[in-house]
Amino acid sequence: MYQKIDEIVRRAGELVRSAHNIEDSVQEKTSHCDLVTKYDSMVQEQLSKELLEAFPEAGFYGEEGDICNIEGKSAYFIVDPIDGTTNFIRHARHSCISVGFMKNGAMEYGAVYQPYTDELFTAQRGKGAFLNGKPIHMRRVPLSESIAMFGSAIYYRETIPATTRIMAQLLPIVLDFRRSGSAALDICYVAAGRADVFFEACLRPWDYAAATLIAQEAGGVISALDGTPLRYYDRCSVAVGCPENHAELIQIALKIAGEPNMKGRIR
Ligand code: 2AM
Ligand code: CA
Repeated sequence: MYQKIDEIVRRAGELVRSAHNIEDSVQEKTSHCDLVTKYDSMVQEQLSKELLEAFPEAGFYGEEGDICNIEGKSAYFIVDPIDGTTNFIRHARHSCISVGFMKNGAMEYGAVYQPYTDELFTAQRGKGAFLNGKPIHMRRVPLSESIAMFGSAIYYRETIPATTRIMAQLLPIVLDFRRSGSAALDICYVAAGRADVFFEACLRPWDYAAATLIAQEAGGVISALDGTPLRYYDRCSVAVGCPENHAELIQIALKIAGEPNMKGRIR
């Protein structure tokens, strides 16, 4: 059944790879740092058509137009047609298509496809995580041996103090930082052992729904930055790591959340 999702996601990747004159259709969404192109909508349209043809009972929750057709549905897709849109606009070739499948309130399947490297990260709940069909596992390391990936949630200005405080605490401890511009790929990189821990102070469900299942199935721990379960219907902070470095990260984030000027900013 889920092979069908993989096929559809790979096909959407062809559309991303074949994009041209991307610069001509760039528009601002919520601000000058939150951009979108005509390809984001085209890819989402193709995905919703093909996914709903294959799974007619399912609902659809997608980034473009904030389409939320999940009322009364026990199963639905959570879709980011292009995660890493700014990279896409700049021809950085580091973006992905992210499709999560939620069933009876739990993430059941996730597929994240990097069309430029032809890498498909997948996971089904309870069945492990894979990269192009080969099992992947997270490394078990403390923060002191971790490469930390993060997103800066720059479009939510109120999260800047929390992000910079966490970075300031982590920088003297970790091996190094990476910042790629695609939360879904960052989380998959952690799942595959290319990095070790990820955080971002505010994301939307399509940015992390598929990838966090992949990380969990690769042996990781996933939560909001205050350690509470991820919310798949709302904005949410995201923390992903192995049991060891995830616990350390949450401890740091909770300490920062308790600082006087930080009230309510880490959720
Ligand atoms: P995008 O490329 O699909 O927009 C980088 O910090 C991460 O944040 C990317 O995954 C990016 O996804 C995401 N992002 C960008 N704008 C966002 C917004 N307004 N809300 C939530 N996530 C956003
Ligand atoms: Ca997107």
